[in-house]
This record gives sequence, C-alpha cells and structure tokens, in this order.
Amino acid sequence: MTQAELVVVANRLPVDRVVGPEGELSWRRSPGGLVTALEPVMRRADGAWVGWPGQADIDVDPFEFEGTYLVPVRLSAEEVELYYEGMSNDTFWPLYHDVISEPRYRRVWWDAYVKVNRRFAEAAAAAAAPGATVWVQDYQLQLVPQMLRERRPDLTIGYFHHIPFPAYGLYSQLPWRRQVLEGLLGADVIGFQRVADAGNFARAVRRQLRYPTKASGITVPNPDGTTRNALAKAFPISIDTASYVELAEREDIRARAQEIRESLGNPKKILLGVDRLDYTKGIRHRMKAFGELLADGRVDVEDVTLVQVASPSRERVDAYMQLRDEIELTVGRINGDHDTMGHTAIRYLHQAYPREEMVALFLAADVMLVTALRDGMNLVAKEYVASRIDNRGVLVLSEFAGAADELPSAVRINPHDIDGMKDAIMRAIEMPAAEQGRRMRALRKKVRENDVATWSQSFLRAMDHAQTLNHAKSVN
Ligand code: GDG
Repeated sequence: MTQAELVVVANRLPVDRVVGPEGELSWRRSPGGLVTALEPVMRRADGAWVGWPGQADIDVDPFEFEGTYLVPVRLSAEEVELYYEGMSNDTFWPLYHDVISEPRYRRVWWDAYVKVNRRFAEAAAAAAAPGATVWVQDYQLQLVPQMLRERRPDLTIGYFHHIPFPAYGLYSQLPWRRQVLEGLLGADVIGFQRVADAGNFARAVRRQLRYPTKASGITVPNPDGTTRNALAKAFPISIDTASYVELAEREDIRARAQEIRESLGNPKKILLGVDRLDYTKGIRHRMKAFGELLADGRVDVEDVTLVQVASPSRERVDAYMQLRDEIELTVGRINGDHDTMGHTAIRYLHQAYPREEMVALFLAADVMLVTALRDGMNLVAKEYVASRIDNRGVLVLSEFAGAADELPSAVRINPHDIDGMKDAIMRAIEMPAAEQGRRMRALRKKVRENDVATWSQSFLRAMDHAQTLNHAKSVN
C-alpha cells in the first residue's frame, strides 16, 4: 500500500464513475471547486485522496488518477441513507444553517455517522506516511480528526468546515454537542469560512468543554495530562479566478451570452440566480420580491426577466422535495399572472449545466441575485464577479453569505426584509454604468487577490507551522 505525505479526506472522491456504451467502467474528474483547488497541490505532493466513490455497495481498489492516489471508502445503501442523507443532510446541514429547516435528531443516524467516520479515519491512517499531513474536509467528517489522532499521533491534522458554524444557542441543541467538538479538536488547525464562525466554535468549546481559548488558539488537554495548541481561524475559500476569466474571454461563450439574451426576447435587464435547489439559498424570498415588483408595476415583464437555475440536489431528503414543490408552485403563479406570449417573468431551469453555459449566463446577466438566508461562503457570487471582465453588472449579495465579508462593494441585502430586497433590486436594475464599473472593479480586485490557490496555500502553511511547533514540543 502506497503511503502519502499529504492526504485529503473528503466525503466524495474527486472523480465520478462513468459507464460507457459497452458497459465499460471509467473515472472522470468531477467538476467541483475543491477538486480544482487541490489538484495542483496533490500532484506536487504525490498526494492521496480518501473518499466515497459516490455509489453505494461497490468495492473499488485504490487506484492512481491524474497524479493522485485515490482510496475509495465503501458505503452501504443503508449507510448512505443514515450517515449521509440523515445525519449529514437532515441534522447537521439545517442545524448549522441556523435551523432554517428543522433539524432531526435521530440516534440511529448518529450511530451510523460514528461508524462511517471511523471507517474514513482508518482509511486515512493507512494512507498516511509517517509524520504526514492529513487535511479533512467538511461537516460529514467532523469526528475524523480525533479518531485519526488516536490512531496516528505522529500526523499533522487539518480540518476545513465549508458551511457556517452556528451561534452557541443553536449549536447546543445537538444531543452529541460534546462529541462533535472533541472530534474537531483532534485537528491542529480548524479552518472556517468567516471570523464569526471561528468565534462561534471557540465559544462552544469554552461553554461545553471549558478549555481555555486565546485569540485563535485553543488549549486542548492530551490524554497524558500535557496540553497542545489547536488553531481555530477563518480561511475564506475562493475560486479559480483565472479559469473564469479565460472562459469569459472566449468568443463562442460571448456569442452564447448574446444568444441567451435574444432567446429571452431581448429584455432590457436580465436578473440571474444560480443555486443548488436548497432552502438555505433564499430562492423563495427572491421570487417573492420579484413577483411583488411585477405586481406593483415597478418592473414590466417586457423589460425584465429573472433566470433561475436551480440545480437538482439531495432529492431523496424530504425537506428538499417539499421545497421543490413550493418553488415550482411560486414560479407557476408568478408566470401565470405576468407572462405575455413573447416574454416570461421567470425562466426556471431545474437542471445542471456545464461551466461554459454558466459563464455565458453570467455574461448575459445584468444583475446577479445571491439572496442566501445562510451560506458558508457562496462561490457563485465570486464566479459572477470573476466572469465580468467588462466591469459591468451588479452583484446583489446577502449579508448572511460568507462572501459578504470580502465583497463590501456589492449591493448588500437582508433577504428576510422583502421591501429592502425589492428596493435593492430596483437600485441594481437602475444603476448607472459608472457606478457599476466602480463597484465591479473593487469586487474583481478581491477575487483576483484571493483565489483558491491562495486559500489552499495559506491553509497548508498553517498546517506546516503547526507541524513545526509540535515537532519542537516533542523534541524538548
Ligand atoms: C458549499 C457551501 C461554500 C451550481 N449549479 C451548477 C454548478 N454549480 C456550482 C456553482 C458553484 C458550486 O456549484 C456551488 O457552490 P456554492 O458555494 O455556491 O454553494 P454550495 O454547493 O452550497 O457549497 C458554500 C462551498 O461549499 C465551498 O466551500 O461556498 O457556502 O454551502 O461553483 O457554480 N456548476 C455547474 N452546473 C450547474 O448547474 N457546472
């Protein structure tokens, strides 16, 4: 078995299994942002990636893929249901997004979560070379850092939390609140999207475990009575900015943007929303605001169209099925009330598109609506900005998305305040070109300066630093 100096552990492997026309199996790199972020780092480090191959009940041996050693973790259909759909997506997801939907606390889900986390920890322990660095990703694997440390105290362990960490008053609902904090504190570096998330985590640690915290440092007791320092701090994630610029410069994609405008009947303004169909994204609030603007006569369906891409997501979880019904009812009502033969109010697309089409949509959109009720970061906001090489277009951005901390030049909104959101949308629609340019240039500067490579480098540097400190301690 190959052992690597850098091991990434994530719920999913960075590849999708594809079955060819003759039934032959192969693997294709999945399009996700994390994959893009880590690919160059993994290649350089001869890294390994531990994760689920995305299909239940299949046994796959470890294999090499484009310079990375992939270690598949097997999940049964029942484990997918209990650990992934249940505990991860119906307990942690709603709880960590401020209980927008009611989290369900089920002991059988928790038991499966512990068991599956142990399996990931074991696979990571086997894949890591002596003294290696292991980087665990996200809320599906919160117990892995501690489980890994117990098995392999020689490792340097990092954990990055892609979603929000809630305020203590909400977090404390979790029946397993101590176990999760202890699980996370197995890491040397615990990364969050926002400063506020790191603060919420440190407060939960103080309240629940009574460990002392100072600035970003947390003093964690070791089993032998000594202590060690864990770092809990914000590392805001970003995108591969250059690749969006490259797509936005392509002639065929620019032509496609023009074609999209034409196919919508050349409205004066196009508003755009791009989200996984998820209750955290504020899609209903956005539609309510737009529907009222039409009903109030502040916008005319001949002049303004909202394009909403809602990519299919977690379709087996009840809350998502219900949300889909509600959204589709709302779209039907608004369109029924306002559409004309030649113009539609909302062009709703429950589909996933290639990245090229996404960028064409970004280029076609005069106003990008990011109205999340809660969001760790929201990469779509950054992708829109990166694509606007013409320095035009307006980003309307919820203050409840992590991206709001870095993008103050967006038009900021509170999506719960429907009147405020309506005014903000009008302001965006009517914004003079000069102001658009001023704001967009400031936004673009941010995503150029902090791209995903900067993000992964600064996290890896923090882990390097932790390793040096630990080493100095064990030598003394
Ligand atoms: C989680 C956190 C955090 C969407 N539909 C299509 C498509 N997408 C792409 C977007 C973007 C990504 O998926 C979604 O990322 P977001 O950040 O917007 O949201 P989550 O999926 O909820 O991600 C979030 C993120 O992790 C990273 O840490 O920012 O807060 O919730 O890249 O463009 N891409 C394509 N077709 C689609 O139909 N190609």
